Order: sequence, then C-alpha cells, then structure tokens
Amino acid sequence: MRVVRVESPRGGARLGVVVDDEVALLPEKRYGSGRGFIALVREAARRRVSAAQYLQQRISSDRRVKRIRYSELGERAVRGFRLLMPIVPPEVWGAGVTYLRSREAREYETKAKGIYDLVYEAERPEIFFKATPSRCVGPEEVAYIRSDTRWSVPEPELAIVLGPKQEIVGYTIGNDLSARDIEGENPLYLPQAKIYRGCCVIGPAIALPETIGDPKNLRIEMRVLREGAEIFKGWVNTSNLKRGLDELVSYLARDNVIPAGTVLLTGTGIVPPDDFSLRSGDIVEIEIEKIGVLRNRIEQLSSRGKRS
Ligand code: DO4
Ligand code: MG
Repeated sequence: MRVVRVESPRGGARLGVVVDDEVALLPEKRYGSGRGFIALVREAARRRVSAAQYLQQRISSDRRVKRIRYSELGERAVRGFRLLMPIVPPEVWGAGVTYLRSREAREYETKAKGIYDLVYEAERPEIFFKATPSRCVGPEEVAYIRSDTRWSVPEPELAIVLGPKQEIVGYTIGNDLSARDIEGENPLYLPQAKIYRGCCVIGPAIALPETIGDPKNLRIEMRVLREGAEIFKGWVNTSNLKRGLDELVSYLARDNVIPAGTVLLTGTGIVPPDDFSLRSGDIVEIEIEKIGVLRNRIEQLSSRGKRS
C-alpha cells in the first residue's frame, strides 16, 4: 500500500491510498495537509492498529471515498488532478558516503583527500542538514541547480519518513541535488553545495513498511534525459548500503529534536561519470521499486536566486 497526496481540480489536497492502479482519496481535509500523513499515523496509533490497517478500513467502509486512476496522475496528469509531495517534511536530513560508489566519487572530487575514506569506515556516519519545506519540491515540479556551479548532479536516494517517536513510518524517494565542484573545493562548503532553493525533491508516494518488506533489498534506478535522449542511466540495490537504516536514524535522533514527519535521505549509490553535469531542461527520473517514479525537470538558478 502506498500513500500519495493529490491536488484536486477544485483546489484543496487529499491523501490518497494507492492499490494497483487505483487511488482512493480520503475525504478528510486534515489528512490532505502537508503533515496529513502524520495525522493519519497518530490516528492509527490511537486506535491501536497499523497505518495500513486503518487505511484499509477507511477505504473499504466510507462511501465518500472518491476513486481515480494512478496512471492519470504525474506525467500524464489529466482532469486537473496533480501529485503533490506526499508529506511536507518539517526538516530533511541526509546521510552521506553510505555506498562505496559515493566514497569513490567524493575522494575523486575533493581537495581534502582522505576524509571520505575515513567517514565511510568510521563508526559514526556522516549526517548533514539538507532542507526545510520551502527548499523542497514535489513530483513533476521544477528542481534547481545553483547559479554558481559548473558541476552538479542528482543524487537518487531511498528516503525514510520518521514518525512521532522517531520510528520509521514509511519510505519515499529523495533527490539530494548537489554541487560537486563546491563540495570538492572545501568540505566546509558542504552546506552551500547542498542547501539552496529547490535543492531537494521528495515523492511521489510513501510506501508503508509492510509494503516495502526488506528496505535493504530495493532496486534504485536513475535516468537523465536531455532533449528527449537518455544521456545517463544507472542503478544500485539498497543491499549495497553500508549502514543499517536504524543505525542512521539513531545517530540522527541522538540528543536531537526531530519533529514528526522529518525525512532522512540515506545516501546515494548512483553517481554519473565525472564529466557529467546537469543542465537546464534535463529531466531526471528516479525509480525505486515498490515506491514509484519521481520525475522532475531541472533549471539552473540565476545569480539572484531566481531561475535563469
Ligand atoms: O559529504 C558528502 C555527501 C555525500 C552524499 O550526499 C551522499 O553520499 O549521498
Ligand atoms: Mg546524498
């Protein structure tokens, strides 16, 4: 079972439950808000059932539930329905250098040799602040690269949604857009390489833990299209992730204040060749099995923080 948030033609958003190609839209406005998924998780806990059980009951017993087709959303949006970020996370954090491929790429790009080798092997993982709601975009929206970069890449990552007790309540897809030239120049520039307007994409759906099964056995695939042609395609399986997901969450939550709905990106294992950089007009598609396809057009910001 997957959960999406959908804007309806008459305005207003609804939470939808996706089963096969059907989306059952819940009538409650509160579940359609940016944190509606968390309201639903809390309601399920109050009733002492899982979110999946609560949703199943809701969609099978309420006659006000409206049904649309999932294939009519996203890229093929018709009839005015539009996919939104499934949750508007109060905070997004990222884990870094969790795959061997990321370690190699970071060591290649950096002038501070050795630090990424160290963090890959260290007991404490790299965890960094990534985004606030105003810096996040959803499915089919424009995502950005900085104005002052010549080497930027998408980072396709399995993303964890955390509940009120920092428990894992769902999984989605994140794109941790990053400027490799800025990050490589000096590790202290990491916040500038990572955090800017439109730097983080979340969506298209939240898959519930029961649906995901083993989160360390999911295929992640990324495609980049330029002028209609595929210019990059790569894939990885989350079994290559060096860290446990609970391990990452426990380091994030330790001595910290983590609001419910926070999203943690678990790191990238797909890095395009070193001569590759995103350009305005590129389309990035990230697919994670059991979650869906996250698709965005890329634009480069102008130096005033607006798109060029
Ligand atoms: O310090 C670099 C961050 C690396 C990263 O974001 C990743 O491995 O996904
Ligand atoms: Mg990353």
